Amino acid sequence: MPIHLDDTSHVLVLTGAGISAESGVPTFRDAGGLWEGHDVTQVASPQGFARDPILVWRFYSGRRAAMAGVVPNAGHHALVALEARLGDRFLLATQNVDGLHLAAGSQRVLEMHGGLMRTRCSVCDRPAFADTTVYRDKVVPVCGQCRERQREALLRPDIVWFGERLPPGVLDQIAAFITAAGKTLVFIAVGTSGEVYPAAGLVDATREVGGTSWLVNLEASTNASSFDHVVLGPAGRELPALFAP
Ligand code: BJW
Repeated sequence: MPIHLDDTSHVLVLTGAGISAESGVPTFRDAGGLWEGHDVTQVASPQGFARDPILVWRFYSGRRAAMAGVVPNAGHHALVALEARLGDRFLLATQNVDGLHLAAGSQRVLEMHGGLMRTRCSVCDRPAFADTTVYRDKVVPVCGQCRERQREALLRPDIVWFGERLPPGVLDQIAAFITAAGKTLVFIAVGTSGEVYPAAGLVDATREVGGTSWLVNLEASTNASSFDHVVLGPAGRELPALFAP
């Protein structure tokens, strides 16, 4: 049954790896997921990068290569259509780094955990830049800007690793949307295991302002009991049905 939305409703959508699963992008924690065979602290932490940057770049290079030919699916497109209905009363916060929401045409998107196809310096504050390079053969790229200043600095993927801050302003923008919406807030979490904070805490923030929460996931996630409504099923099938006008 569709979610009831009226002219005052504000919709905050949080997406996780599950929404991209039907596009062929592996999730993190499911069987066959991205971390099977990898210790997460080795590939997704600043300490892991300091210890073995070749391993980390091999992991992210493999994921870059795997994005070739990957396209958004019905779940991504349903969110584009919902945004077209709601305009500024819509905000999409994604934990995904695959860029598929932007590829689908979503505009009001906040990438909470960075972007796979961007690279930045691990030392200086030059802006992250678009980079689809697949680094192979034990290559770890270095920062040209730092080299000009006689400093050695490694480039790194523009990904938010464990223990790192989210990109500047992202949490503030989400908090401002939630506060402005108050009781008119409809929060929808899609395809996420609810294991990683601060994203996993958004359902609690929704309750605090009197909003309503929905979970759309293949299975009951870690924090499923915190949601008002739980819809179990693939996002590509459930989202178009939930947003039918
Ligand atoms: C489908 C489907 C289909 C499948 N349809 N569904 C509070 C309490 C405890 C700990 C913390 C806390 N606050 C912060 C922390 C620490 C930490 C954290 O959360 N740790 C937990 C593990 C306990 N958080 C952080 O460190 C964050 N930073 C931070 O808070 O900084 C504060 C700070 C302040 C001041 C100074 C410094 C710091 C940063 C978190 C960054 C997470 N990054 C990662 C790795 C990125 C690397 C990469 O991409 O390689 O992001 S972790 C990884 O998990 C990735 C994901 O975005 C994230 C979430 O995973 P997601 O999307 O939920 O995927 P899965 O696989 O877990 O789940 C998929 C789901 O989809 C499943 O349920 C399936 O069933 C479902 N599904 N097919 C619908 N077709």
